[in-house]
Amino acid sequence: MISSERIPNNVDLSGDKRLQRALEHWQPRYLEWWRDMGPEGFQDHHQVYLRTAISVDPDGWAHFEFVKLPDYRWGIFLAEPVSDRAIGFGDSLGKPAWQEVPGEFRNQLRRLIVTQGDTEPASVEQQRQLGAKCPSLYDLRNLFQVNVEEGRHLWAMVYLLHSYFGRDGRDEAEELLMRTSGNRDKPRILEAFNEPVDNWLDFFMFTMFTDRDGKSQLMSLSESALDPLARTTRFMLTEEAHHMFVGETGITRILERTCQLLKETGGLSEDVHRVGGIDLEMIQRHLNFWFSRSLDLHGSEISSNAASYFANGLKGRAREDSFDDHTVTDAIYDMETCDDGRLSRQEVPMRNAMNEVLRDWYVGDCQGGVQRWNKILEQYGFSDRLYLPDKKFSRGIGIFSGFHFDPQGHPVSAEEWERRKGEWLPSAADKDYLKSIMAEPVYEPGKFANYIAPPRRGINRQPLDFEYVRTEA
Ligand code: BYC
Ligand code: FE
Ligand code: FE
Repeated sequence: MISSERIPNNVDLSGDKRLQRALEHWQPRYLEWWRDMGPEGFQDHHQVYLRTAISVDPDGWAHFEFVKLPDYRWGIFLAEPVSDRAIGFGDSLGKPAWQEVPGEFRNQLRRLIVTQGDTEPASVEQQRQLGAKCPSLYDLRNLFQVNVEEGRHLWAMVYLLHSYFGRDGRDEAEELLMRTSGNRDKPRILEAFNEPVDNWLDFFMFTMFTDRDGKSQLMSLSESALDPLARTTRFMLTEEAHHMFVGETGITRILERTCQLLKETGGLSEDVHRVGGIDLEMIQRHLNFWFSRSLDLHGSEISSNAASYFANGLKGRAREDSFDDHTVTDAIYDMETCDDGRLSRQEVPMRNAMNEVLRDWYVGDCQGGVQRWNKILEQYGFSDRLYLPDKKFSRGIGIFSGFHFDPQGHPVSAEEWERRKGEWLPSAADKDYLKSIMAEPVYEPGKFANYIAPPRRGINRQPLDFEYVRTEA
């Protein structure tokens, strides 16, 4: 059962009174942030059927119960240690992993941890108004499950800041609660986390593509020489899988419903709209937007920061052990680049291309998901397919930002971009339409909004008409 400690943990918090006091001091501020910036309208009178991590073994994080959101037990969990773990890449390859932060890498590590930590509460802020537009109680519960786990991910990073970075770390932990998604004066650090997540199509695309950046970044941090960072991110990845499940199956269900409506109405987008569905072009535009924003999250193609993170053993490649060469001193990345808008190729030292290496891995992982979506279209006998836009399309970070490309990756002029961007990216009309079909939330157990099919099965073997979120009398 849930441990009686105020902050559930497997890091022997009660054995370190100073740390425990510091975290217990931060906890009320966190809760204040959660009340102000967490799910709107669902703080006081609702109980949610949630999974709470109470330990790291498979049984331990499959503990389900009804909780009021502010009473959720956000805990601190590290994956089990690997004995005699050695550094797996970079200039210190083979040396023992660090249990403490080396002075010379303190700033870089703090910065990585703060950047990671900043995204977690940001996503909760972005999603805070979705409850009032939900397509079902099943989906509402999944939204809140994602939200509380992102809150826990913030705890994971704050634990590291408090444990290993002294006064600076405590200051950063406070700052993490002061920046706000989309705020003009104090925005979140990375761009995608300042974009509004207005509706459930955005939400599913966000959890599919932006949470998947969480996966690729956490995979690369789980290779880190800093062992507590490696272990905490390893455990976070088990939760990340659920977030991507929510996104992928959410879109699958929308596609399924769209296909049904296309069959019933004669097969045109206008017909799908007439009956309140979401047409394929609109789905593709939202895919284009969240995929390209999430590509940006991997940083610049050519980055001395990335080279230095790799050399110092701070941040590796996803599945570092699947590579043969772990020092990567001579390898070259043959990169597509852009000279004043003209495409060319450039040989880049591989270490400086590490952001691109991780981005390539990410694109491959996304591709798998899109192929699974296309199976639905195939099953219904449609020849239309969803696709990932080219890496150069609509970029705000890196060598292609400032130039325009169509989704196939062909350069286009600024005029053509202006004229056609409404075909490629969500438009104001899309937003209005989605708002109109989501205006009435569906809170009746077992009922689903018209634009989305029911899921295959319920949560934790509960039936589909289970009351996943219940209102207190
Ligand atoms: N927006 O060498 P560069 C997740 C800055 S998602 C704004 O290109 P570098 C989650 C950069 O900071 C995973 N600024 O990049 C998902 C630098 O600034 P300075 C989050 C950006 O340093 C869903 C400058 O541009 N985790 O967990 O290699 C829900 C040039 O830097 C952006 C991490 O990101 C951007 N997109 O940084 C909840 C892992 N990109 O030095 C959660 C930690 C770059 O000029 N972070 N800049 O001031 C990192 O590993 C790295 O900082 C980056 C790339 C991957 C972000
Ligand atoms: Fe997260
Ligand atoms: Fe996530």
